[in-house]
Amino acid sequence: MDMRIVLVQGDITAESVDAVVNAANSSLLGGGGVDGAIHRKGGPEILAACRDLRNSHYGKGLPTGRAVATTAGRLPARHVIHTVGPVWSPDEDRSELLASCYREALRVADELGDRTVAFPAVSTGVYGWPMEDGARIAVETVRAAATEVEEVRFVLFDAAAYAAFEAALAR
Ligand code: AR6
Repeated sequence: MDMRIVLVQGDITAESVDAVVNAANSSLLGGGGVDGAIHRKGGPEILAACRDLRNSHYGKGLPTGRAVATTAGRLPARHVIHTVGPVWSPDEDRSELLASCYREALRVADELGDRTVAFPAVSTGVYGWPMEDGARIAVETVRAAATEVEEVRFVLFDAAAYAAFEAALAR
């Protein structure tokens, strides 16, 4: 089935979807940006599930480019899929790691049977990735993904991010 790609400007924690993707860090124990908003609005159940993951599978943390799911707590979603984006580097090309975040999140969504997935612009905040390039990688990667996901919703915080994704989609 063809995947629909939808752009929304706003707060990702308000999206009613099967899965909300979190731009987490490898500790899985919370932070600022999208991560902070998801834990604040989703409540302590998400953090408890993240702690369990740390104690079971990810004692050393979730590696960059990987994804793992938890409950969505009080968010209007079934799951939160946590992924760890790469920190932007001016002297090393980490694009493949950023692409991997989108691919892995969709793979986890497929495992769970989630058909609608909301993504933030991973790595483009605290991690410093330039928005135009982050948007290009996001769009190219989900377009090329072999997945059962029917709708990918990119939820962009501000007008500049929205415009960058619009431009990437038009290419
Ligand atoms: N909804 C949608 N987009 C948002 C929201 C929101 N509620 N809040 C911020 N953004 P960031 P990163 C945008 O920093 O760069 C955390 O501390 C934001 O404008 O959330 O991957 C983690 O714990 C930006 O465009 O994630 C990690 O330590 C994009 O979402 C680190 O930040 C991503 O910004 C991860 O950094």
